[in-house]
Amino acid sequence: MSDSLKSTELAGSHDLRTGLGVEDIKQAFLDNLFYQMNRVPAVATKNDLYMALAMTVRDRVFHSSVHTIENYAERKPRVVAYLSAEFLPGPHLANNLLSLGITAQTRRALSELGYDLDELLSQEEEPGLGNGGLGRVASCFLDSLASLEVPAVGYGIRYEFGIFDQVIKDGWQTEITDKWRRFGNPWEICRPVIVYDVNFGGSTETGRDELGRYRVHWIPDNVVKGVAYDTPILGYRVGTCNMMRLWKAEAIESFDFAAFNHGDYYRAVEDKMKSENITKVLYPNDEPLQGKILRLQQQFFFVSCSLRDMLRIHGLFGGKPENFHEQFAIQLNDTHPAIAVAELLRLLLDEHRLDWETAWYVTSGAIAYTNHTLLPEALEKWSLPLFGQLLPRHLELIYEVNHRFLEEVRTRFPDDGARVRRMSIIEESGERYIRMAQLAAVASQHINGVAELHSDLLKKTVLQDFTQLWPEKFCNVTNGVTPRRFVAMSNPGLANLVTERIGDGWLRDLTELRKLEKFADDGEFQREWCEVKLVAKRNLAKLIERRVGVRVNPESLFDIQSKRIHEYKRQHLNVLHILTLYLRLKRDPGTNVPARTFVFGGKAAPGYVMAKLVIKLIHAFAEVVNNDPVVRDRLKVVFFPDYNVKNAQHIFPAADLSEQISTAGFEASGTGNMKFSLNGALTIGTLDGANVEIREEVGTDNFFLFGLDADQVRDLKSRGYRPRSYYERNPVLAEALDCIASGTLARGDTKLFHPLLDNLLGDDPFLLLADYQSYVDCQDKVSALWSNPPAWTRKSILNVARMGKFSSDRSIRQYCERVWKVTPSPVNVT
Ligand code: NBG
Repeated sequence: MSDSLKSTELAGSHDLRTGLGVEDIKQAFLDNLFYQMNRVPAVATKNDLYMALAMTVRDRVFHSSVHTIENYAERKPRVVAYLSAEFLPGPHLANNLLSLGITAQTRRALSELGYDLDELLSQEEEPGLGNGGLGRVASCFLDSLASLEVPAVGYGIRYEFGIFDQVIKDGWQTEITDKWRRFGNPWEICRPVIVYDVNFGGSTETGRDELGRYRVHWIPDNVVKGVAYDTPILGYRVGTCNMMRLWKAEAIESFDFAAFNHGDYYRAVEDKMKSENITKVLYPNDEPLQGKILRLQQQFFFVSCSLRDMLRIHGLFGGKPENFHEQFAIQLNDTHPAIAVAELLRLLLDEHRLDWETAWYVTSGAIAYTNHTLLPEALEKWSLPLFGQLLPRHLELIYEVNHRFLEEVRTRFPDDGARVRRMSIIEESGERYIRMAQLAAVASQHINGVAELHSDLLKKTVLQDFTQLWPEKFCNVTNGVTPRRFVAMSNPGLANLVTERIGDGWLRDLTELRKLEKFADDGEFQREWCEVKLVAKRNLAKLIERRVGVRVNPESLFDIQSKRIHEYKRQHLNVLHILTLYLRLKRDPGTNVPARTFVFGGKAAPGYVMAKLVIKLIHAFAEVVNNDPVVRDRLKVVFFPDYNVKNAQHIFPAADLSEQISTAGFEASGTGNMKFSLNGALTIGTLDGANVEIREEVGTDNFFLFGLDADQVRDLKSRGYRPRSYYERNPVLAEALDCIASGTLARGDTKLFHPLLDNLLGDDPFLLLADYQSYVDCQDKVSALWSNPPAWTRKSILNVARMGKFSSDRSIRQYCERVWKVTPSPVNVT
């Protein structure tokens, strides 16, 4: 590719900071190595080289960023503020190279200096500031917003420790703190002047202001400073460079001087540490939040800083508080930032002195809410006393909002006390709680789910009463993923092949992939397609050997399930299938089972015992299978440790089969399902989340469907589900479960996996046993198709060709139209 560079790309404009030619990049790189890292090549470490390159690219990105800010200041366009407690941006360098369009030039520049671009790229540590899909979706959305030239800011938290690193010891997950900034982070700039004091605790006082109006004054007992750190988010081949602004907590004074002067040095330092604790660590999901006051502090902290930042910008643009909702469209990414409702009200009422009606009008006009889960345990609620202690003023405001809201409910539905209780923001049964989904729903103009099925279920279950009250508020925006990172960057082989045939328009308009359909039966194209896949599989095989020490055959079917480990996602159902194949082969080694490599990846919440046991089960089973001479070259089981964005970029391109096997009704959308299919994997899946829509798009013939649907799941449960009856009636299933019980997989330990088995045979809340046979039958169809390569490849091509809908660009366009009413503001970079 680098040989085809044009002369302008080779020479460039000779500008050290902005030039995009090979010579410019070479010069700038050496310059940064010398002046920023203070190194000459002879003694530079890999990190020095990475930093110098990152700074070189950063200069070019900043160039766009400055122009973007100028454009916004001049045009004052409506801006999206995406509030999210989590972002998972992944490594920045390669993405910025792609957005700038200088990957080839940079590769050439480095190789002329004797360095390898890929090696430097692999140096980068990613900011793991999220748990999984929710944070990654937020980052895909920032990418699409910038690429579509829509003014936007992503507001969040700059955790010192992001999601833990997963290390496997003796088959068990152990957690290591993630020190993502230990070698420096060239992508962020600290803005020490963009700071806000955030109050906590204390009490409120009432009084009259100079005009005699009733006013409330909050007297906090603790104040923490929020400092802004900005990371540029450059759009793909456009001038727009938005920012992700993350807040770090600091003490308002380095020392508490009063305490210090009294000689209480340690208390002074302790207070400082307490303040900084607020942004210390990301909370893993899938664990009960009860009593985790620090988490509520985090939420309020980042929300307060963000809202005040928006009000400041609005003021700079010449806006008035009563028009705030015209300037900003605020999106709540799940309920984590839902306290924004009360905080915006408070700022408008107490600090900007609007009256209640206006303040409420502005607040509800600005805010919209996306729900990302129906799992009851994930619906956030805060114990009322705890909430009141930390945010006394907000509690008062919530009482008032609730009072007015319930009046409306009573008027609409007279004599329906049960409904009023269900809808109340305050849960009154037993201990009292503030329910954050209710709070978000009351204030939001728009409420959306993240896939058709999920949005429907949301209306029928969790927010049913709200749907009856305000049907017009509800809409669906199916998730999407960015094809820049998840195809162009992660799978250059596929990207090049596609571009050769249909041009590169698909990077901006993913529906252009449809043009590939006509090549689905083309023998030459099929051959190239398979070659691309094989190269990606060889790469993954190398990584597996390096990280796990297991050799896998790249020619075998790569069957992959990578995502958080959770019972509803049913990694253990996958294990039951592999175990079934294993037992088949043991019984009859001659039986026809095409060679498969099963790859698992994903983290379990540190306190989620069952999920951790599933990880152990996979390892224990892998040890048996991988060392059994009878199956040795036919089945391989691998657990790829420390699943994160960076690792995922090697995994998606290499999959032949994507496992999307959650119990129907439980996975809100899924986005890994999209990334796999977009990289040519066929999906085996249930009718859950976005699987439903993927199947509709790629065609029912090109999707392996199994299992109960969401209605059947509900019916079966309401009829009284008895998992043991499946065990009693199905000898093959019984053999697999008995095998686990026998201790064969646990070096003879018969107790180790008992909790899992008891759970499955006892109540099996995620219906593994009910779906088992249908899953195994469907997997047999997968094997049959795999034995017919042209037929398989044809379906793989059709899958990719028909995935256009699942670009996050489409999601963002729909948010812009349906929810935010925001339009692009193109930026010219000169
Ligand atoms: C997750 C869902 C996924 C979905 C992502 C992004 C939470 C609370 N929800 O199914 O489980 O794809 O959100 O919308 O993390």
